[in-house]
Amino acid sequence: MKKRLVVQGRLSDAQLAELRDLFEVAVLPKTTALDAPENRALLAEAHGIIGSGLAITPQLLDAAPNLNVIATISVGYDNIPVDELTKRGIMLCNTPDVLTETTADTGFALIMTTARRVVELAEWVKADKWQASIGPALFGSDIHGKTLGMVGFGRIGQAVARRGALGFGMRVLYSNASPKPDLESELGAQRRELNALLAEADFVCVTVPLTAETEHLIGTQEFAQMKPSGIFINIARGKVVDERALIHALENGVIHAAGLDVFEQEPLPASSPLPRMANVVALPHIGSATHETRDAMAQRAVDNIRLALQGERPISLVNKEVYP
Ligand code: 8YV
Repeated sequence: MKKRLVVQGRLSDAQLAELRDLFEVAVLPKTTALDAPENRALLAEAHGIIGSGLAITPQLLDAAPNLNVIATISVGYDNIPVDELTKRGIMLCNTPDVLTETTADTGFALIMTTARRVVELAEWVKADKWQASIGPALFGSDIHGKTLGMVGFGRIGQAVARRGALGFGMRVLYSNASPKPDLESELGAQRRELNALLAEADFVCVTVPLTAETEHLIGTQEFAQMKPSGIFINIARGKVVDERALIHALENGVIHAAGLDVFEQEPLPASSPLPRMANVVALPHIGSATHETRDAMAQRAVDNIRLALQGERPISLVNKEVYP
């Protein structure tokens, strides 16, 4: 008998066909809650769930006693209670590597647009305000030769740093639990305590995963450490930053500007002042959102779930202790 899969995320027709060849596949629309009463029967029989932004709770896991694997189409898995999965012997697979460079491109796009005021000035041209050559009131600040402070120095953080060091001659600082000697020799990167990094960097770019330890890692005190000319970039998760403290810092000249791809609440509520602030570039969580990369992420998740349900080791297994 074929194993049963629940899909709640964007897969191509070819990817769905690949899964349908091997498994009994039920596709749920994004608009349905995974644990809605009408999905109970599906969950009760499911061996695997694949999708993005999956709302996984212990109650949902109780309702899915046959579940072997969850494959999220994302590198981040802060929406998934990993310990609960591990306790129940359920594998969790994610999609690292394939999105590293694209997400780093997004980070660098934010560095460039904030420093050079690209969005603000493009809007200004659109509004027919370009009547004479611009003066210092509209000048930006340089990127090349400046200091880039990476908060978190995993795959994506390193890829942003590589762009800065090799493409823009930036000096790279990083704060990370472990030292990265290879990157120190490759890029001349120097490790710093968080507070020292905040004080020295012209650009502070956050790439740490969201965990209990990193929630609100950056708040009032951290913004106060930054230079008043400092630019803050977040391509990690909104909750790593105390957003109220960020708004206060931006409104009061504690820091100069911010480029944000992620927010405490997504989609950003209409009441948020952030998108309307001239010194903010706010993006709708586009970190990995290119055709090529979203397709590669979906394929990685398909490969992960196929391998897991065929009894083989998935390519990207988060809770490795679960694999027999
Ligand atoms: C996701 C992301 O694709 O991978 C991650 O962790 O943040 C994005 O690239 C997005 O959350 C949609 O699932």
